[in-house]
Amino acid sequence: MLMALRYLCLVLCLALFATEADGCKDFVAYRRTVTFFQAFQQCRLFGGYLTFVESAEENAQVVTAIKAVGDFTKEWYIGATDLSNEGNFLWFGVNKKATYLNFVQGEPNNSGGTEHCVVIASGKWKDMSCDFRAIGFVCAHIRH
Ligand SMILES: [Ca+2]
Repeated sequence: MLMALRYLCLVLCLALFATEADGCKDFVAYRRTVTFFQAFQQCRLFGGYLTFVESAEENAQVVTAIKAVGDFTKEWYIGATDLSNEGNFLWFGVNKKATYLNFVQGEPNNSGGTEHCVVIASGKWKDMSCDFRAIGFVCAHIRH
């Protein structure tokens, strides 16, 4: 039975996430007022990563996860930052270059030269100060 379930999961992983080398991602939103690095640390404590978002489909799944616990029009942290290299965003939790980007028009604007961490609000991204206290954050839990 267990083997059958594992096989089913594997088949689903292959079928639905054929291009996702890291396995199946589950997106879970947590409603807690935190800074970027607090959010990063909390996701690690929960066994996941501050989420990385690599397609429009995943972005939609992140929005769905947020809607399940709170107001999706407010700012929620996702895992991108350009703290180490201005203008080049990195998925901090998994140390991967961000290739898919979904910033709202006019962002990222690095307002005041101090905005290096990314939030999602109403499905679109903005750069904010990493000390900004977001309403919550989204973790990605990887199933292999
Ligand atoms: Ca900004």
